Amino acid sequence: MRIAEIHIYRHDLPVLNGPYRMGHAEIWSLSTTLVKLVADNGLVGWGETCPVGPTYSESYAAGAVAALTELAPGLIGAEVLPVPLHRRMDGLLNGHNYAKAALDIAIHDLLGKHFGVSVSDLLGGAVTDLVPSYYAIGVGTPDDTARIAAEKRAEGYPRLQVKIGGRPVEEDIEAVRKVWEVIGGSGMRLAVDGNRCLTTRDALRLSRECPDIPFILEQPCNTVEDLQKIRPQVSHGIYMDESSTSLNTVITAAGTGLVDGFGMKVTMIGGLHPMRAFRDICAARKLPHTCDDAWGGDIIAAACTHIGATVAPELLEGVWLAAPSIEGHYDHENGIRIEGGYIKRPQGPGLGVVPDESLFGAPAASF
Ligand code: 0XW
Ligand code: MG
Repeated sequence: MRIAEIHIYRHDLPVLNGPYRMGHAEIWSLSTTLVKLVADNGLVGWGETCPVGPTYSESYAAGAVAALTELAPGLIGAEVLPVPLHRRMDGLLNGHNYAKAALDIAIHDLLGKHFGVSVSDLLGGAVTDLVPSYYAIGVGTPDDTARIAAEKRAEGYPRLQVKIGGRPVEEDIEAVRKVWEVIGGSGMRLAVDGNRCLTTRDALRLSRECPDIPFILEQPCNTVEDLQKIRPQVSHGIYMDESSTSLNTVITAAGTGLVDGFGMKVTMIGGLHPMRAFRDICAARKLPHTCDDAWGGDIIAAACTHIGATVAPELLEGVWLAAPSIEGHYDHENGIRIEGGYIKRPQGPGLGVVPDESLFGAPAASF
């Protein structure tokens, strides 16, 4: 089976009850990029990539379209298999994992449909049909954050992520304390995500002033060097998120004991094929991790759920989806939903979701 056609679409995803606030950005609407691959046997596969604005990581929506436009002509006629696809993509364009990920997801969808198996089977096999999610609360006042935390605990989410940063650290510490007052003892796990925004000074202070709260500190500071600096001084576990941009970074972070786990995104690492290697590296070192993406609709949500379903349950910190912040679904029947804090693994071949492509309008580019 070979790639016969590639179509690239852009689609707007306004943030429901926006904005979504992180330390460095306020997000009202996002532009997602979808890829439709048509194989020479007529089968169709879908991929998606949706950077959460232009400052979250080294990626942005127009960059995804540009990189895909650069790659696509060189991929016509390519075999629909992940190893040759990644080698060919790397021979056409250096870096730009987040764009390559959309093509990687689409060939997994195609392959699954071709063999009549789900993407989780292609990735080694699902160990569950009910995948835990977690809820991310954007930066907000300590009282609002605690109120939402109580709601999400009541809904059944097994884990919570509270975003901090971009303001005096005293307010971050107050928010974390108030959240723990409402979820402490409930069994709900807590991550405090700085999204790269804290100085090492403030990260150290947060850890020192909350020794009694068992949160993990997710990507508190901007650089690997910052994480190395605070690592020996904090008592909280540290997870890497935005800095883990490739398998290479992951191997170093895991192998040197720099971190205790990862917040990982399918598109950040380049797609489901590298995500599978990431999962296995983490398993070898018993490092817990999430299977997320930055944002995106049903296609990316299905990809995250499938890989999440294959992770050893004791190492899976959850699959984060943008679904609660998005109106509607691409697949009206089988769109990916979070119910009671858990996600049902999509059934059906490939990703198990089939988008209504009339939602996306005419392609931005076709090859
Ligand atoms: C909660 N997330 C997985 C989604 C947002 O886009 C950012 C992110 C994170 O953990 O940084
Ligand atoms: Mg994060």
